[in-house]
Amino acid sequence: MFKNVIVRKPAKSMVEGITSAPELGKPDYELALKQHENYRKALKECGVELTVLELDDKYPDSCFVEDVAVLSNNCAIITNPGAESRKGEEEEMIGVIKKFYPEDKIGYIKSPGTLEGGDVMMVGDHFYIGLSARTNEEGAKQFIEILEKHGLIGSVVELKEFLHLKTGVAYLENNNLLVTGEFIDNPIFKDFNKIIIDEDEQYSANSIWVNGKVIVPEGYPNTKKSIEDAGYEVITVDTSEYRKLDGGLSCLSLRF
Ligand code: CIR
Repeated sequence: MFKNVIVRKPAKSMVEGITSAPELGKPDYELALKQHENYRKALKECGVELTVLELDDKYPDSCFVEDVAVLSNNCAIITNPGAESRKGEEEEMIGVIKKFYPEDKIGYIKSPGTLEGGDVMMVGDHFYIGLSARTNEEGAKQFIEILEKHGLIGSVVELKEFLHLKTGVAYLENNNLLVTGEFIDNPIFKDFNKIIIDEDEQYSANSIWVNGKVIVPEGYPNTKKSIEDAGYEVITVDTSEYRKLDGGLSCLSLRF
């Protein structure tokens, strides 16, 4: 169960955030704020305590807090983002993390290692780490060393197309895994109960389990139904303005 969630309000500069899909247009800032408010409301419905950080206009992508830290019961790991314009976001997070973890439980990914939290999926004590354009082998190696120091384990997954590991896969606990695209047939995930997301609803693979409920992006009816059929209560939240920056539900929070 998660007790705490950290989010950061979107920066006004988010309109200049990184995107692989400029054809979707620039985010509408007012709408993004409204969607963020609804996201926070959904998280509260899941019974967590929210820490809401003020916006930081220096970093257009800083609302995607998931990428700058990985938090677990045993330790916190401050990452080193692979995207040039995001380097430094992690510094802003260290002080916040120190309110929740003592220094000896905090590890740091250091250059030349890079790693973004969107590439990390926690399954109990095992952390899957995507090797992507943002997370390199050195970053994954350092990450696994820190995990092992704190009684946890990790293994890597090669990415071909997706931005981050959790762009295409989400763990819903009880061995249930949402999976799409290049990960559907990956033998690494063969022992999970797979809930397969159709290509035309691929974005919704970035859903999140929070204390027994699953938050799903609005507008993906097949995914919503499959998750409900698997026995979960579903809450939907519109994330259209974050999608324009390749971001989604998991990227917008740190849950621990
Ligand atoms: C980026 O490219 O870094 C942001 N525009 C989106 C980050 C999404 N984060 C995530 O999937 N964990």
